Amino acid sequence: MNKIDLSGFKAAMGQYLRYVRGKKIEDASQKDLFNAVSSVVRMLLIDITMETEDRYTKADAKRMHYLSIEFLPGRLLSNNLLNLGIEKECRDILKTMNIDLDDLLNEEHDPALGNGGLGRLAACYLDSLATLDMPGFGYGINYDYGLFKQTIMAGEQRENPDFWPNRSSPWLLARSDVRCMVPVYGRIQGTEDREGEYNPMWVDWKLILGRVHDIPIAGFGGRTVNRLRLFSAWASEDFDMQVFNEGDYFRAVEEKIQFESISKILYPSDSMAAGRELRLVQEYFLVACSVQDIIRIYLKDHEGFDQFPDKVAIQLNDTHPALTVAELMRVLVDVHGLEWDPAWKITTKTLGYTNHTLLPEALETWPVSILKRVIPRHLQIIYEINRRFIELVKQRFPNNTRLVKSMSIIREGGEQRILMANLAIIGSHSVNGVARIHSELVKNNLVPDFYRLWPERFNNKTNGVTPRRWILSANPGLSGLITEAIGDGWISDLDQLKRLEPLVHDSVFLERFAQVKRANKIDLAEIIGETTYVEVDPDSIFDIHAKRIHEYKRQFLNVLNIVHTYLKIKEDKQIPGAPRTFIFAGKAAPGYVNAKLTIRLIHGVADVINNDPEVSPWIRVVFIPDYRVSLAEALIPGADVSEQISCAGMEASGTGNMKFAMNGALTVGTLDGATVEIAERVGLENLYIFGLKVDEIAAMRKHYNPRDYIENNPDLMRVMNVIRSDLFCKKDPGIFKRLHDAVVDFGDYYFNMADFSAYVETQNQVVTDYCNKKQWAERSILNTARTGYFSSDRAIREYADDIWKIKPFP
Ligand code: GL7
Repeated sequence: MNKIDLSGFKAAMGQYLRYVRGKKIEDASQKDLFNAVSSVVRMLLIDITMETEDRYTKADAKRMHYLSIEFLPGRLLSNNLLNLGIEKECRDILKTMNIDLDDLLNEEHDPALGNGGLGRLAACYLDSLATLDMPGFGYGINYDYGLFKQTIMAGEQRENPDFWPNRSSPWLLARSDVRCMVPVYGRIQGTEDREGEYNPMWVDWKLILGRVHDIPIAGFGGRTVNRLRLFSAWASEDFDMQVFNEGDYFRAVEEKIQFESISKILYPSDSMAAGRELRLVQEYFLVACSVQDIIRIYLKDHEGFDQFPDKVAIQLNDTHPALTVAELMRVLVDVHGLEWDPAWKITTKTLGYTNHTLLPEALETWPVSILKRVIPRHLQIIYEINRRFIELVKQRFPNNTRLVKSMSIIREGGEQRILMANLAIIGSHSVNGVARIHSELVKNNLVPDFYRLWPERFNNKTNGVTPRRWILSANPGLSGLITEAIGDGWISDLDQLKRLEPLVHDSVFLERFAQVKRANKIDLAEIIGETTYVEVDPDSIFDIHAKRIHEYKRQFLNVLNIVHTYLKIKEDKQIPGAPRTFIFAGKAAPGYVNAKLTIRLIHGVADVINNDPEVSPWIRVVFIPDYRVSLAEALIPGADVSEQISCAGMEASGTGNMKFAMNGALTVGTLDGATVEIAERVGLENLYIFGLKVDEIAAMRKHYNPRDYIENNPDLMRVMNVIRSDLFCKKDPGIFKRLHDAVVDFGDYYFNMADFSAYVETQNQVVTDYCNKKQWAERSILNTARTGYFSSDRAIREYADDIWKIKPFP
């Protein structure tokens, strides 16, 4: 850890308050103080950024650029202090000024520039890149409005705008020296030159400006600070003037507003492709600004493009930035005058594509007609890429029209559409999934023909999460205990957690480990009280299901077991072996009716159960509103049980599953995503695997009839009847019938009925096992000890070695 000199800290805070805020320190609000501390930390970060940049430039380092439509960095002050290694010193300095650092940390707005797993993964990867001293940079959009804030009114989700301080945040550094120019709309004018060669010209386009803000990303140890570069859209002033001079003032203003709305808001759908033109323009805007910036940086120190793939790697985080394939080709060919073939070689050598989902509704396709209007030149380039590709397929597999059809970038039949995954695969040298089982499904189910054509392109990179945020910062109690036991090497080498294993036989350690969990549960119980007004018992089992609300994630199945337990107590007078608190958190996409109804159902069930004196001593149900990174940091350390019960084959990886296990929760899960690998590593005796497997579901899908399961299981029948009745919706009779019918009448696409009895049995086993406190603590420790593999440092090393070919520059 580099030692950072903090002797001027107090004075710098005072100067900031005086000369930026115009305040004396004694008049400063908590927010002022948060800004003051952050601005001093920001100065330290900027110093290290410059030093880091010099190091990379001197070494002529190959750089990796991570393009993502979402980044979910979470609050930054605490993370920066910890990563710079000045948290304690800073806390002490503030104490001498009668300021409590924790109060200031809570002043920070959670930047919500992402929906969930995909955006949070990107943030973990940036943390690891900086920690490993690797030249890796994020590229994203500086949305004015992040993901909506969720409030609950009478059990219903309400969405409120999240206006985060994206212009005034202390972590955003405005780069007025850098600007990107993005052409959009217009048409193609074709001309033929004397040799009869066709020369397309993109004319009459309009210009969007990309303004640049950087968020510094500090690696653990304080040696390296990389950046996350975010673009916001501005209408170019020249173009305004032109319309203005034509006398149409209102149109000028309208167009300005229209262009500036490009970076206004994050699309709030997770696992569902957004079909609107504005979203396509967002994707293109991100891609065009990024490519320009990347090439500008490259050309500062290099001439020509021969070395480009040896100095630049670009990773496409899902297909949202897949237009990079066409944009890089356009810039190389149209702007820099390269021939098609060398340009294509450079493009494919530079790009890598990560697939994050198999859900058909999440796979992006765009109507050709929209591309033609928005980016006509790119459409032309995509057609040309496709023409050459199909030529190649025909050569390799003559007379196989099925293959041509399945791999073409353009889907015919009805409205012509561009398949973004096909574009990304054809334009990249590497295609990876995000967990072993998922990568197998990508190869064998999603795009088997591409796999047959290019088996060497496909690989797996199991996701990981950063232990700095998800253990060190989120769980100080556990971190302290681990460091006391094995030293602090684990923070940047998570495999060292293995050294905790022998301590399961140490009764003192066991006792202290259990005490840490209990203290975290007490803190969590307090948050639950404040946010839901439900009192919960920290000695009950904290069973947590926190993630986006989606049918495939099966919050519904969890509710079925809760209702079943309720009926057992109420009607059968069977008391469970231990009290339990079922904790839910998660947002539903605003237009997703069944997900929003599921939130209502959870509240309806909670109302009945929590207010029933016969039942509430045994089970309680709470829904904590506004799930976000900072709430996850409070929830995860307090979990006894982690719910990872998606329908097998649907969750690409999951990352919450890793965070819970690292913090000592025992997983109740299906063999889906990375839970498969968690099970292998922690050992089947240290978690609860249940339910149908991927191949079983595939085999059953055709003939599956959920009614068979209901009719043959009186418990399930009883639960489903109660869901359909008005017990949980007395004030709005009939509203939950739709959820009932989705499984009974509409085929139960996610196999809730088939997995019900295995889930109930598993949950009962959890209660029994929890009563053996000592054994539970041992298994909990083993979860922490054996999940070092799921560090994002490991994942980033694999990406760096196998795909990006980048190195550390310590
Ligand atoms: C996701 C997957 O659903 C999730 O399983 C995975 O952990 C995450 C990161 O790889 O990516 N794909 C996706 O579209 N979203 C995800 O969270 C929104």
